[in-house]
Amino acid sequence: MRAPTSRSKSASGPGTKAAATARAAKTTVPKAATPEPATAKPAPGKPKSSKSAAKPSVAKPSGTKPVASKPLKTKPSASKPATGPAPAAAVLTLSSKNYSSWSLRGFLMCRMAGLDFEEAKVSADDPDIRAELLLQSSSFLVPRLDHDGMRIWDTLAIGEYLHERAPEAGLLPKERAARAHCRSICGEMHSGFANLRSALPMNVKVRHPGFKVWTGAQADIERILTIWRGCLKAYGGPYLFGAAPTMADAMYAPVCSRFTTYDVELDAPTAAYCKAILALPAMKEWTKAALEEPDEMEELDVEF
Ligand SMILES: N[C@@H](CCC(=O)N[C@@H](CS)C(=O)NCC(=O)O)C(=O)O
Repeated sequence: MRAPTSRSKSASGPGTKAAATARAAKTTVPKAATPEPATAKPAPGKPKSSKSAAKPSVAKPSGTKPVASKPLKTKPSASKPATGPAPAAAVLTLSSKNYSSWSLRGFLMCRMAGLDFEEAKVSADDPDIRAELLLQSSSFLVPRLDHDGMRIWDTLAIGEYLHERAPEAGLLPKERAARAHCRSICGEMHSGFANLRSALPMNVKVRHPGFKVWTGAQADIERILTIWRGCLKAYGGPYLFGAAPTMADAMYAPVCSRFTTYDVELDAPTAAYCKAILALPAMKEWTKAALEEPDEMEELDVEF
């Protein structure tokens, strides 16, 4: 069954169906496929053909290697050397780099803040790991930051903590009105856009050309694009609050990834914004790791 068109009135509950439909149709492309497709659309407003909608694909880097999916007690990332410098004072606990949009936000914020941190990865598909996560994080959720004997969970709290610790890093804009604006749109992302999150779950590896977006999710998309256009106009881009990325860009970065995955039509300024976000070194680092994750954690496909 195909997802309804954007004209459908149904705004509640269709997201998982749409995502499931899209998943059912996806195919794998050769391993040499580029991980970073263009986001700009040549003909805004033009209906997408059902022909193109039937050709989703999976983007993978060459040399993708399987990683054990079971032994995931919280552990430092595999790249940690056995010997060498003293361990970092900060540990960021996160989950899948392909599916976990909140983990991505926390990761980008830590990178923007210049924090020296190690990653601890948990796999939310394993009941033992979920139980362990419950012990470690009051909210049961990731990302979580352990730093200087403190434990901070919830992405906005992590961002605010990082800003307090290093305001010069610019996670929040210097000027008060811009700072208030930034906090407002971060809050809007944090508490809203449920239809978008449900209908277009983050999935870095997959491409769904011509994806049909449900009405409720389309309203979320339009609100997000309005936010972006307003910021880009007011602060001059290329990031939401001007020349350097802020917490707001970290909050909306998974949306850029989703817009790429689901082939969302963008105008020139918003396409350029997505391109700028996807080109951030930290975003490229994340994307590369996501593409190297084990394939197909089906139960996570619609949850993030
Ligand atoms: N409001 C939380 C949301 C975090 C969240 O939903 N994290 C997801 C991963 S993207 C999670 O930990 N899910 C755990 C689970 O489903 O068991 C935040 O801002 O950090």
